[in-house]
This record gives sequence, C-alpha cells and structure tokens, in this order.
Amino acid sequence: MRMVVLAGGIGGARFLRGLKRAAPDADITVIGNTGDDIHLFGLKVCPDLDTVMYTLGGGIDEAQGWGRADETFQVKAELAAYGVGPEWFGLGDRDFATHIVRTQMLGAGYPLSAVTEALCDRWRPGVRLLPMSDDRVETHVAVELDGERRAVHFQEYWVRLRASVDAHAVVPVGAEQAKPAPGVLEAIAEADVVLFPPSNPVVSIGTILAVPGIREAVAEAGVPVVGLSPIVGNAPVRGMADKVLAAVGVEATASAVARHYGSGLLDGWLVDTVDADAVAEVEAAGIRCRAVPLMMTDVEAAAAMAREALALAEEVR
Ligand code: GDP
Ligand code: FO1
Ligand code: CA
Repeated sequence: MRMVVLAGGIGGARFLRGLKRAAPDADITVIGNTGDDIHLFGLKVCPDLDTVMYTLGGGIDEAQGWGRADETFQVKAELAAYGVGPEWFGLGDRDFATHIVRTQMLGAGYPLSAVTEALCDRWRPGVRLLPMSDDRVETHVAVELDGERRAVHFQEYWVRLRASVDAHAVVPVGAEQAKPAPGVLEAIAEADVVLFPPSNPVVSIGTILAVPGIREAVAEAGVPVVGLSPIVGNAPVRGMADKVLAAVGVEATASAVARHYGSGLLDGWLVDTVDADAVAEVEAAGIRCRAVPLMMTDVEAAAAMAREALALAEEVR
C-alpha cells in the first residue's frame, strides 16, 4: 500500500515510527515541513526534516524529541567564546555535521530534495523523505514586543520567546512562490491513503498545505485522507499549537482543528478518548470521526494509533 504522510517534527516522526511498525510492508512517502528551517552560522538547519530522519534512523535524542542522542556542545561553547550567537539556539556537535554536509551540497548546486536523499543514505529512515519544496520558505510570526509590532522567525518565537507572547499572525514567507519538490505531487496522486499525523495544524501541516498545488493534490487524490488530533483535552500535548491556532482564529480543540481542515480535505479524524464528546460535532461537519487513545507514550502506542487511522481509512474508502 502506498501511503503519503504530511509531517512536522516530533509529532510526525513519532507517528511515523508507529506507522512503520503497524504497516511494515507499506511504501511510505513523507512530505516534510521546511517552514521551520533557519540559516545560522552560514549553515542551513532543517529541524523538521532532521527530526524525522533521526527518529526513524535511530539517532534521535529520545527524551528531548529533537537533536542527536549523546550530543555535546563544544562548537556552541567556542562560538559563544567569540561572542557569536544566537546563543538561544542549541546546535550540538553531532548535529552540526548534518548542517555542514547539507550546506556544502546546497552550495554545490544540489536541490534540498537531493541533499535530503543523500543524508538519508546514511540514516536509512525506511521511508522516502521529501521536503515539501526545494524553494526557501520561512515561517514568521507577528508578535508585539515592548509595545512594538514585529515579525520574528518561527524558531525565535518558539525557542527564544518560548511562545510566551501571543502570535498575531503566522506567515509562511515564500510559500506562495514555492513549487512542490520533485516527487511530491506524484506521490500524492499515486497514494492509496494520505495521513495527517498529530503534527502542528498551522506551522507544520498548514505550511505544507500552503505550497501551491499540495492542498489541491490532497483534496483531489480521490483516496481516504485521515488525520489524528494533536490536541488532547483542549490543549496541545506539547508545543505551541494553541498559540498559533489562535493566530488563525481556530480554537485549540480536537473538533475545531478537524473543522479547520474541513471536509473538503479530510475524510476521517481521530480524537483522543478524553475528547469523545467531539465526535458528533466532527461528524456533523461531514468528517468520519472515532475516539481512540492518542498518546504516543511508546512505539507500540503510536503503532496502535496508526492501525486505527488505517482502519478508519478503509471505513471511508
Ligand atoms: P514539531 O515540528 O516538533 O512541533 O512536531 P509536529 O508539528 O510534527 O507535532 C507537534 C504536535 O504534536 C503538537 O501540537 C503536539 O500536541 C503533538 N503531539 C506530540 N506528542 C503527541 C502525542 O503523544 N499524541 C498526540 N495526539 N499529539 C502529540
Ligand atoms: N528546540 C528548542 O527548544 N531549543 C533549541 O535550542 C533547539 C535547537 C534545535 C536544533 C536543531 C533542531 O533540529 C531542532 C532544534 N530544536 C530546538 C527544536 C526545534 O526548534 C523545534 O522543536 C521545531 O522546529 C518545532 O517545530
Ligand atoms: Ca516543526
């Protein structure tokens, strides 16, 4: 079975690990969010692609959910000794190597999709990992700081400001001009099922869908599109989804997120058992809905979620 998964970082990666266990023979293409990407110290950093690659390839820091296991921070300390920042972003030594290889290949003229494939030759994630686009897209967040309205990079909003101020707007800068990376539209058109893992609906899946052609391809694929709620008990399991949902005028509830995607895109939606009350509301919006456990406490729990998503896809097919 050919599966396409639109993924952000941690939520996407942990779900994918479960999906691989639930469907070991599936042919899985992951369309990764690159709106979180940031240029630091002359290097291109792709947090969501790397989180998927390291998680599926066995190199992730499990507790943290991003970055490398057994990481050290000597380069960061040396940069700080030179007074070279930003000091608020923690790039580890092992992780630095990934960004050096990526930046070197980009400089030699390879597109990000080819670079990602080359990095995956080492990590063997067991899925085809495609960036949503080879073109530069950068998510910026409009905030008010010291009484002044300004836009900050998404990483600055999340890592430096810890989403402590309201997000007034979220803008995927460059998305309108971006083209889907080679293979993205083809994978969607050839898929037997499209899955939205419990990734951030605004700054992960929303950004991928903002690349012209991708939303349309998913809506017109003519196969089941099933999503899993990243909101459990009216709050994100982790991260700042509540803040960025507010910026787009959507309540942080499992039901509101499903209705935000809408029945034009989604055929099925899974909510956590604590949100069973949301089922009727989602179904009234024309989206088949089930309440099942949605906490990815370990790989087996994520695999059980993947099985439920695939079962729901068969129900709506
Ligand atoms: P990020 O790029 O690292 O932020 O990762 P994603 O965008 O892929 O996923 C972030 C979302 O995953 C957050 O909104 C979380 O609420 C959600 N999430 C994380 N862990 C879990 C979990 O165990 N269950 C569910 N349902 N959602 C989760
Ligand atoms: N998240 C943090 O909270 N602090 C960091 O210093 C940090 C560094 C970092 C470096 C590489 C990488 O791939 C991810 C990193 N993250 C860090 C995670 C990242 O900022 C976010 O979790 C995702 O981009 C959110 O979608
Ligand atoms: Ca992300």
